[in-house]
Amino acid sequence: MDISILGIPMDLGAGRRGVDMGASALRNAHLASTLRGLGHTVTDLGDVPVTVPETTDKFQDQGLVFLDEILSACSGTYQRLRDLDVGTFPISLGGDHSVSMGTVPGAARGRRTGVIWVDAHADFNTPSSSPSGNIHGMPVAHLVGLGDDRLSSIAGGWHVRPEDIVMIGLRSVDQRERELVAEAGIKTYTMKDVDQLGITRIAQETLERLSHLERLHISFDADALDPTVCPGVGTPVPGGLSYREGHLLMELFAESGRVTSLDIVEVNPILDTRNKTAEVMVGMAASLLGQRIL
Ligand code: EXY
Ligand code: MN
Ligand code: MN
Ligand code: MN
Repeated sequence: MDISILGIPMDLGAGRRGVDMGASALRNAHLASTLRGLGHTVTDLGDVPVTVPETTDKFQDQGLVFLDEILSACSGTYQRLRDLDVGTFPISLGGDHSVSMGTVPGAARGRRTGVIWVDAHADFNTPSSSPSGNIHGMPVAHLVGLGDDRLSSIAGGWHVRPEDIVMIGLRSVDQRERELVAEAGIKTYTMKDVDQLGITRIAQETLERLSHLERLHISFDADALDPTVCPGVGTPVPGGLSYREGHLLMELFAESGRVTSLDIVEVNPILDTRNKTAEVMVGMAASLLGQRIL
């Protein structure tokens, strides 16, 4: 497979500094050489330009922190990915999760694409429901066309349909956000569901629910995994996916042969221990892209 890596070194959407270094940490954890070792052709496209927060005022526009800067980085991301050959598999490295407002439509390249959101959080706040104003809590709402018009039109009129989204690993959802997710009709698997059903059944049901789609995008927030597995995240929530649950999920999605793009986001090296979180996430990418034991 032809894989292209794109970095978006941005932490403007997060409440804590540091995930702007996530892309660099993932490269240092041998992402490209690991994937080459699996037989893939890997091209690193470098980084999308992102405003350095110290060069600007922390300006809130209608409850949205760093709106203009995030719009610019997400537009740059979108444009960079949408021009890739449709057979190329993009891996986007955050960066905070607001980057996905550019990566998802960019990776889709105009095609209808299912989105599997692996995260402790639903990231479905709108500017009016958000308790923080942090845009990394809002990307999915904007991908379906809700919220702020500027953020929901990064890819023009292209949106993800709510029925084409499945969320896995949820355990921290705000009260109003929960209502918005339910109103949109998005399929969710909380950690309670993971405990009760098991990750195998959840992977099977996810693939079945999205069986009308040939192209699937996985947006993998490192905080979906338990903080003991991935300590280097800005918004850790106890009770997350185990190391093996994460790998098994990726292995089962790999078997489907339908995954066409991946985001790895919210890796925060400042809060990490010897780059453990980036190393774990590179392992997850390897499982998704065909690493086998036997
Ligand atoms: N729901 C909270 C908010 O909107 O501020 C926290 C969001 C955290 C989002 C993270 C990284 O996935
Ligand atoms: Mn997230
Ligand atoms: Mn999260
Ligand atoms: Mn719209």
